[in-house]
Amino acid sequence: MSYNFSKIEKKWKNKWEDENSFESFRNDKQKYYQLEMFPYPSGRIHMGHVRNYSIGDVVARFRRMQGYNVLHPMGWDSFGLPAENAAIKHGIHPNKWTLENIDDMREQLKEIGLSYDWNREIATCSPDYYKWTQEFFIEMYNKGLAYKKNYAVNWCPSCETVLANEQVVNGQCERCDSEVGKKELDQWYFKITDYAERLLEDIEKLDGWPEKVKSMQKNWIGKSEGAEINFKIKDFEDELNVFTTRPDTIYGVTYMVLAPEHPLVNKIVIGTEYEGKVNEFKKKLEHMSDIDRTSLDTEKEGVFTGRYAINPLTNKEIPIYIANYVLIDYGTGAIMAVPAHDERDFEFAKKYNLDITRVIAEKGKEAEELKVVYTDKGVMVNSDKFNGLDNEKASREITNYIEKEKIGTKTINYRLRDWLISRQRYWGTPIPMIYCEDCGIVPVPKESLPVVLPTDVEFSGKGESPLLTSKEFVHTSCPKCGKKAKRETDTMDTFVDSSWYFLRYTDSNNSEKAFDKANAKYWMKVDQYIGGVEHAILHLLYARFFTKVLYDMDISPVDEPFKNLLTQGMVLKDGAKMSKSKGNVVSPEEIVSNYGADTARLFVLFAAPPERDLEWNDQGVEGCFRFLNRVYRLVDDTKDICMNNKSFDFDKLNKIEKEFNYSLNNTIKKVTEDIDQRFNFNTAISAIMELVNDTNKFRESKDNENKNKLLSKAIENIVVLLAPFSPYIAEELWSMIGNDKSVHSVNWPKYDEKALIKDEVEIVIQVNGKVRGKIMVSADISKEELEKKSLEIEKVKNMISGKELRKVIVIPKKLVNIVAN
Ligand code: ANZ
Ligand code: ZN
Repeated sequence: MSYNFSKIEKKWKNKWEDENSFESFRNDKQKYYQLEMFPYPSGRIHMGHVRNYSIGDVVARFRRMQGYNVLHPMGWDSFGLPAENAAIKHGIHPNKWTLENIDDMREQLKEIGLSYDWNREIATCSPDYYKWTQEFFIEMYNKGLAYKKNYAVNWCPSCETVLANEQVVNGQCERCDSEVGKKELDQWYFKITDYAERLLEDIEKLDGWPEKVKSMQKNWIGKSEGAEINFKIKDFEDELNVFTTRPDTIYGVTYMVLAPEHPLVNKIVIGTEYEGKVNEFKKKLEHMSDIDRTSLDTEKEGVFTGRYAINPLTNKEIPIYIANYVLIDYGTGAIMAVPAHDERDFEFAKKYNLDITRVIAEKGKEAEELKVVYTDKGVMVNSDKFNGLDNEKASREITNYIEKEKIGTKTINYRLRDWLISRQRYWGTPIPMIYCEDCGIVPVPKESLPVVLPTDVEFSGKGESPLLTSKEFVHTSCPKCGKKAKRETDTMDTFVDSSWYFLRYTDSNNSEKAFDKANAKYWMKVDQYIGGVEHAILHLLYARFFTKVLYDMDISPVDEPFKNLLTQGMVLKDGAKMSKSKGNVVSPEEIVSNYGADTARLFVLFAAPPERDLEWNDQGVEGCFRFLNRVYRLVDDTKDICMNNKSFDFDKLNKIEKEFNYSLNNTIKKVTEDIDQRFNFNTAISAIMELVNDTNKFRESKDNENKNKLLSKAIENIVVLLAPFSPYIAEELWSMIGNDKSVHSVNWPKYDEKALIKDEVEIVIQVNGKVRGKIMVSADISKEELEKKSLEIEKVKNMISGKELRKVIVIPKKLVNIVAN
């Protein structure tokens, strides 16, 4: 019989489904929560999904076989723009479009043989789910963690919606690559900045996270310690407040810069000859993104305001400029410029011929002239009573002095901004707020949740919230006073939905609560989270923030969600990421129908270690397919032997058998360690491949009383080792050799230490530290005997003849070094 993958896969898929084989319940066993980032239901599974979910499935199946109580759930991040765009384009309702896609994709995931507990499936667009998202929003509103403000926000003219800072990449919309502009709007925010310090500090606890992701989060939070210093403005009452991380450079300030959007700008130029130029410059910057403005390649430009500030330490008058490289929403939106020690200021000062005063010098070179910007540490010069101090010490002393003189204060600044969560979109969680003319903003009472998305909505693709077109939705009554009132018509960013889904899985079917704390306590944290590195900042930071907020509300039992994180690489073809636009997509369906899901899985796991990018390779797929055929034939040919031969006596094995037994046990050890410690699935699979080759060779060896017993044992183990990677064929072969229980419920094999002790070992022989030969000796040879044997080697004899033997160093089972001169 040959390997009929489609028959095999269908058979076991149905069986697993009928029996709910991977359902999980709380019990006394050690739990293991395996989670992969849930997909957006775009309609079709792509190779990136196959890779992500196959990696997770290996871990889930492996842990189950190791005896853990495994939770391995799946669901749908099912709100978002594409559904709405499909509605505009094809006239299908987003709900219908989404649910149909979910049905298709669920079927595809099942075909791939992923061991999910489908009873815990969730969809963020289902009212059973978003009811709780809304409840959390209200809790956050009550705690002051959700608030509304008017602000110039990022606006994508093509998606016609606002974007969070995190969704603007190089000045472009993350989704559609359009140039992002600014628009003043009333928007809802989450106060993630309140958690900046904890989010930063707790990164230290994330031992199981890649360093790269941790440092990306650190940079994103962007903590800076420094001071705010007040400069008087000549002829004005107002003060100019700056944020600086370098108070030590205050004697080197030669000009000041305000962000062009700074409220003081108009005030100090109005009615002066400088007003025109300043306004012209401001206009020019309107269409430039913050990223472009601060990019190193962008030329530093600005204009003089005609006004002067007074340095509080020197009382010198210094000109005030506005410039492109100072941003309104960082620090105080104004800086003291020190061209001698800051590259941006140096470039600007050179261009506009401004003074450059050096205040820090390399020790011993205080007298040399400053030619280029100096950003290193050093000793203070030109700084009055601080001269001669080490600059870091001076920084502390100047800060203290400033505080004492009430010229400024010590400050900490974070680059992190509050999270803008409202979207002028239909297909999202409705923000559960009501506007009453008398009572103002009133949350929807919890008993009235969920605020359900209406269906009588028009999709124009225009900038206003589509929910405004639903009369039924908009008009309501005030929960407080009962008068006519209006509902909020914006919906939430879909990143809100995905910020707590991992908690919902611990109790997916609870209709009373988002989740029961005891259930969450049993399953959380997620032991292993797996997903793309593109989520290093956004999703992973939001999920951490939400978990902390829910922890503080006594809803979540943990304050960090993910114990270990693995970020898998991309799937490439011809060196580029697979994408529709590049036309280099290999569809999983095609591979599954031509070779089967087991081959597809084996290939994506075998072709590269999980964290690296994977280059698609048709020959590689063929190779995996041939390998599975070979395994199938091997088991089919030997199934009678397997069923009739069981245990053997180790001590009775002959030399060839012992060697084969070594290879068997060594493979078990390697595969176990590769999965357990390193996620090196590729090398684990290649070890199984070698074992299959060794087994075929061993079958040719002479008959002996133990041969078939050992062969049977090897085959059994091959099938079990293969189970996490290619689960269908493993299940089939397991039943072919006479088992009625599932291979996925057997214990993971243990290797036999005894089998790994080799009878003979190779010893390296050195003369005066240089390798001169190798010999095979019995593993239990004595030191004396080994020394004697080494000195009898012909080559060694020649090399030491006529010399004096100084000493012989013997390292058992490894090396002999003979020292002679
Ligand atoms: C004087 C100075 C001297 C500075 C020197 C640096 C070096 P980080 O570390 O990123 O927090 N800065 C402050 N607010 C700014 C804004 N809104 N737009 C652009 N630049 C701004 O950077 C802090 C430093 O960036 C501050 O310290 C300030 O320049 C500048 F040798 O003040 B510094
Ligand atoms: Zn009211």
